[in-house]
Amino acid sequence: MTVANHFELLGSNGAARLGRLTTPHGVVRTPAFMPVGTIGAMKGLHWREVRDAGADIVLGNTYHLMLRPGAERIAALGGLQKFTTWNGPMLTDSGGFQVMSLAQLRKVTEQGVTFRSHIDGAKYELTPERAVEIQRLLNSDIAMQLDECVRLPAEPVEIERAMQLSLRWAERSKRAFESAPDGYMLFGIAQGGDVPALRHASARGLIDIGFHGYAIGGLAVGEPQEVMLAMIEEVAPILPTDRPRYLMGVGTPEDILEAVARGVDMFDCVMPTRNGRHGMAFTRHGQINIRNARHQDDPRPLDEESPWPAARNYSRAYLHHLVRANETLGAMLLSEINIAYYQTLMRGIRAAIEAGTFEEFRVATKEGWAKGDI
Ligand code: PRF
Repeated sequence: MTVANHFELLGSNGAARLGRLTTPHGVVRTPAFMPVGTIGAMKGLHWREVRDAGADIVLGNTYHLMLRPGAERIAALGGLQKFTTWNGPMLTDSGGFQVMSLAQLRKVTEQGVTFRSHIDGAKYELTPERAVEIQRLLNSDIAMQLDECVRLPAEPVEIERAMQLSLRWAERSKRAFESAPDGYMLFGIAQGGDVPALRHASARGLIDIGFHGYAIGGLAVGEPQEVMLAMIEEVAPILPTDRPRYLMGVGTPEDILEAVARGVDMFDCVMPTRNGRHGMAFTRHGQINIRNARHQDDPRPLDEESPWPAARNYSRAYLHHLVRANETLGAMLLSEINIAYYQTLMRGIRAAIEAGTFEEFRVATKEGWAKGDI
């Protein structure tokens, strides 16, 4: 069966692509970075700030939301967009990956995964069908199939087992999604670890089933960056050019730049907010650890040329003080500064692809990071 297409490829520059993804809750300009609002909140930020920073779409998590406050409750309250007031495009991850990293007593079978909640120990089952049902209840614009992600390094037989299981779950997810209204999307997730032949088989299997978009999962899970980039180079050329490609859980600004250069359109990562809470700032000059004593007398802002006011207006000395004193405001300011930096990077990437100068942009941006804090 053919799957409706909501992605428009507007242009390309080398392998880098410029696109437009239309969801029931609005348009997403790609390449896009999705800030992670795991539990229905962007840690440290107001939704208004997420929007003002330039994010078109945010990510939520099936695993966390099914445990608390519960998918049926969110559905009764009008869906995740209304519940949170975000009201824009939302993608939800399917839960398998979070079960593997957070839940207790987890067990994977052909049927799905059973586990106990990390909050109260209650027992749950997540099947491909239930993962789709929950994401429909949440009113997610883009649902992800349930998959099994293997951490690296791992034995090829183990990687193959999880990849084949994920393919069978992909088929069941697709069937479960067939009754979703027009405009809502389901993405398949390619697995296959660091084995090129398994990556090819996974991508081809997903394309045969047919999805609105294709994610590359199972990367940034312990392998070196060059292996991650090599796997993207194996998978991206196989994927249909008229569908969005999403690299899950990635990454640093450099990972994103390099993945865009290899044809990836969408990203998500907790790094800007999580690192922000730990005193790390992402800037044009690279990462700055504001906890470091050398900032305590520095009246300069993090980046006087940033389009984001907080990066221009607060001194490094004040940010240093807030973080050292464990003030909530320190975590909030660094989180918003980092989200804004990621969105500024994505804006720059899109403008460069449109202008046909992506390679120059890539080199200049990396030079800025390498120059370090000045
Ligand atoms: N699968 C799912 N979510 C994910 C991943 C995956 O492989 C990753 C791996 N980087 C992050 N989030 N469903």
